[in-house]
Amino acid sequence: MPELNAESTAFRAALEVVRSVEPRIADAIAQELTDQRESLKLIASENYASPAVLLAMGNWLSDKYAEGTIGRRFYAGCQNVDAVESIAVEHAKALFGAPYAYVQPHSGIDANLVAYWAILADRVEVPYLKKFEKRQINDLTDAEWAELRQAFGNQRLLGMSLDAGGHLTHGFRPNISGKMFDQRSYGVDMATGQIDYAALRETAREFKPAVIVGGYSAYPRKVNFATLREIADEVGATFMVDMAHFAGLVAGGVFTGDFNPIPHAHIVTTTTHKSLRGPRGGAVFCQPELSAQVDRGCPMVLGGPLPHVMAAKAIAFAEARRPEFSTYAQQIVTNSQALAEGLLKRGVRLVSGGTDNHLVLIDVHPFGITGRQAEQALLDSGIVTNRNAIPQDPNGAWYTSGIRIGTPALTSRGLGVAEMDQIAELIHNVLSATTPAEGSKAKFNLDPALADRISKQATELLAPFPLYPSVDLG
Ligand code: DSN
Repeated sequence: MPELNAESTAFRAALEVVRSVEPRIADAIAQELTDQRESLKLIASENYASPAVLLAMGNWLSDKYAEGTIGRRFYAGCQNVDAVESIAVEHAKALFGAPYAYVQPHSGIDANLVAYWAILADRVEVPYLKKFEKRQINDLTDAEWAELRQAFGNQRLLGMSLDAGGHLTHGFRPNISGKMFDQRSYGVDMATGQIDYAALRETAREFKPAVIVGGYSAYPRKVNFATLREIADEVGATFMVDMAHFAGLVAGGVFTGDFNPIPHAHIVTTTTHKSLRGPRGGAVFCQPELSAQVDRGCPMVLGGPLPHVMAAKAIAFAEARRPEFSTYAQQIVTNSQALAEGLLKRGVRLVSGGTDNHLVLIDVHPFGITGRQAEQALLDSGIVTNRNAIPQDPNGAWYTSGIRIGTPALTSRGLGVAEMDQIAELIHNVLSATTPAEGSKAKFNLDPALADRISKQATELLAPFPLYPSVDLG
């Protein structure tokens, strides 16, 4: 019997220990690997973290409470968490060239909340404390506190509209950000599908927001952050960027100059698990003047930090500092553009006519189906995507008219330009063969034999690119 490598030994042993308590959980964990290995994953926000990232999360660091910040905790005995968090911060700052990094947020939503409250503290709380000549909010009288609370609620935010590709956390009512801020949206030029910077400037001048948010989760183009900063400065707004989707492209040096948010924004938030390929989690980067406010994130809006996840973030940031990560990041975009070209040449309509980043947004309206029908038809054919609204979507945010596809995950598996063209062919074949069921925006007709054939083709296409090739669960 050949000797097992370290990764296989580690994961096998971990599963055995888990199995001894609850076998069904061990089965689900093992099955998830099988399912991921077999599926053509085109979800733009997902990826595959390295075995080192995964293993850094499964240990006793998880047991430690460490509210507060490095060297200033509300609990004793945090020396190892301090070490872990400091290393993660060191790698994060070096990776992005950022003056300050905060690696505690548990997710992108959490990172955005930390950023919003840092901005509100800086723009509202600090001036009010000065005006009332008080050191901290606990010193305020009830009347002063009421006035400050009202001021918190009177701030305005300008972010990208949901149907143009913005995120729910950019001030939309169902999300807490929409309950905190008076929000207005900017969108895209319907002729080009790209941000209309002149219209955005006009809206900013008229609305006078306290915060302008750049960034997106379903916009297939680059954003000129230098221009957005110029507009923010003109109207006196704080400029925040949510780079959750494209952090890997920033880290890998694909987005540079005007398209790199770090030097232009006052504050930048991210997730760590999308194109960055780390553990699930978030982070905040900021200019030094906001750092003290960002550090208040826990316990203000975050529960206790997750030291095991910060350890995994440190590993992911260290991995992304290696030269091969730049090659990977560039390949994500090369693949995305190849996928776009493959779809375009088969007559598929893409929002904005193409892509500059890791994602492609298909308008499925010409196929006579909704995004919901397309998503399920593709899934039945072994292709995992997600439906998404497109600009001015007649089908709303639930049924939608779009399919969002992204290349970070398949690029991690090693697929390249040739495979992207084959995938475009499979997607086109499924969408062309799908018809809506009478009177339904969800149900559809698709020949099961065709779905089965495409599914087999998808599996064959993945065969030369094994996922986690170093992991053999036996
Ligand atoms: N879930 C993320 C995405 O898919 O874009 C955003 O929250």
